[in-house]
Amino acid sequence: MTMIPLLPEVAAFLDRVQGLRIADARVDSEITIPVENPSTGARLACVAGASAADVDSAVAAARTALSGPWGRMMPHDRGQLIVRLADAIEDRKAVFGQLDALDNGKPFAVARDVDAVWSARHFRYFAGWPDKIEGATIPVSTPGRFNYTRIEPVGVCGLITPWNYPTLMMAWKLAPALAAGNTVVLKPAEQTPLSALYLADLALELGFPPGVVNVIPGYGQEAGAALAAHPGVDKIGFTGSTETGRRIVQASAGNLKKVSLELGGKAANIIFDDADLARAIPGAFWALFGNNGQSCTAGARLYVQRPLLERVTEALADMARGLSVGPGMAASGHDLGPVISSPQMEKVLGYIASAREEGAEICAGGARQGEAGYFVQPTVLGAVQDQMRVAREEIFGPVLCVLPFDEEDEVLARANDTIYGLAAGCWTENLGRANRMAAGLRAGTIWTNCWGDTDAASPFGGMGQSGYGREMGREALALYSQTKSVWQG
Ligand code: TXE
Repeated sequence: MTMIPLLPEVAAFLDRVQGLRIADARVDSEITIPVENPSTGARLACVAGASAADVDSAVAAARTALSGPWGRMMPHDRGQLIVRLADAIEDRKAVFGQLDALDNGKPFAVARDVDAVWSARHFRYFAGWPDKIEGATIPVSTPGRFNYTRIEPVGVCGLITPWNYPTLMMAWKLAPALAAGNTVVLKPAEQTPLSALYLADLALELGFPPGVVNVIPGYGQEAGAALAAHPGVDKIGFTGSTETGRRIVQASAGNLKKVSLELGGKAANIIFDDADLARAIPGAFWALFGNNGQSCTAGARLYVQRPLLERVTEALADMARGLSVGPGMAASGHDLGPVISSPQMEKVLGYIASAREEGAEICAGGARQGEAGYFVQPTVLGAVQDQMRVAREEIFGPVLCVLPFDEEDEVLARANDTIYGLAAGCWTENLGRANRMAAGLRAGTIWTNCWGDTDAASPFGGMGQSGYGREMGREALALYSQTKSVWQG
């Protein structure tokens, strides 16, 4: 198979990838993290991994930078620096695209034109905020007193990101944190550290003062846990599993740091019998298979009103069989790449096996594809029941569960019967029903007659055990700011 050649910039970066990015130094570490290409299983690079002592150094650098030129920078200038970062990401979208295609495995064209381009947009949106973060004058009722508020940065922010959208998840946290005037210590997922390390170098090159953006790859239980527990960190922004989110909350209790969490999901997607199937079927298909099912918002539980069940399931199975699955850097391009790692592949295959044992029907896929790399056939499961493990737990892979339903009230109750609450949606031509569902579904994002849309300007986050806090839009700034009330007599 012919592969896309590495850009000279990417090859050069892989040669200098070593070292934690702390202030303006590339710091060696005793810990080494092998970075794998999930499309082949081959080693791409070895990067330095942070120890608890390295976390101390990175936090100290971020603390020092808070009171340096960054802390004194005028809001307009801070915004201009962030604009420069947005422009640079867009200019180098192919570099970011290759880095994400290499260590995540997603198709290069998607990594370049979606992940990198949306990341640039995200920085551009937040670049407009620094000189618009306003306090208020408050009409207090005490004679002779003047009261106003100042909106200030939280301080040093620890950002812990996952592997499913390496560049984009970094952008979701970094952009508002910087716009609000914080300094950061970013720990990317151990599987996908490349684009974060690249961005750290880029930020220095563009003129961000040293210590504002520190990037320390590391293992979760080591570097992540040390960051979450660190007394010098004022806030943690986290995206990852619900289990790890719980650990982070516990670790953060020592200094009561602020925490925002974007965790797992098991979204219900509902096709009513009055839906426009020409939109609903591909919509529901990509709701799950987009990013190979490795999205917290994946439409994993597809409820189909009984008269449509057979037709919809068959159409979905046909589409699944028609997908091309292959290496992220394949010159021919593929619809989907591998899952992230061997353990993740085993986990996904284990779920498919459990579905078989519990009586579900394999309508398409159901097995590993090939011997090299971590490819799973796009899988459609029919005859799924609510209590099956595949219907209750987050699979995070290319496995779509189809479940029949009869009535609106019934499906609403079943859709909400989950510990998660990140996203949900429905397909119907009945506006009243769409609005009833939007009100009744318990999730932070509802899509009706569409799926997966997000925008830097629109808040995103979870209910229930999908986490708390809203990223994106003006609400994201609140996560990275604090209000001071000033009284004058
Ligand atoms: O997640 P973790 P994993 C879900 C998905 C997936 C499962 C496991 O279901 O199958 O989680 O994936 C860091 N203190 N999601 O194990 O552990 C870790 O280094 C501090 C959903 O990769 O949550 C990485 O940077 N940090 C999700 C980040 O947490 C710790 C995206 C995510 O890893 C830590 C990813 C600790 N004790 C997985 N332990 C989504 N919401 O989109 C680990 N980390």
